[in-house]
Amino acid sequence: MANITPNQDLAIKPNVVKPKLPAMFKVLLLNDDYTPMEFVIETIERFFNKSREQATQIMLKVHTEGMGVCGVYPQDIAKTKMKQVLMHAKESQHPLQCVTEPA
Ligand code: TYC
Repeated sequence: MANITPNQDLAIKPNVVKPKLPAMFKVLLLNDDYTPMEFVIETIERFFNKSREQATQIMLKVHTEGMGVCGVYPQDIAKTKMKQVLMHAKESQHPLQCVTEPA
């Protein structure tokens, strides 16, 4: 006798396209005692496309709270921005630190 039990594995699935959103990462700046505030503001403006006012607010948050988010991006873009900031700081001989973490 043939097995006529409905078989889930053989069920025809509707061909629905469900695009996955990329994993998002925060890019954070860390405070230190030596990097000039003006350098931090210019760095945020340049690499995170922020206005002078936005960049100043982020810098002050990092300065008072120890760290702050400059932006949230897909992982590869977040890592690239972090590396750009670190290279820019190193070239200017400032100890500014930048990290990424899952959003
Ligand atoms: N704390 C620094 C100072 O007083 C300024 C600063 C802000 C440094 C943010 C790093 O990510 C930073 N000059």
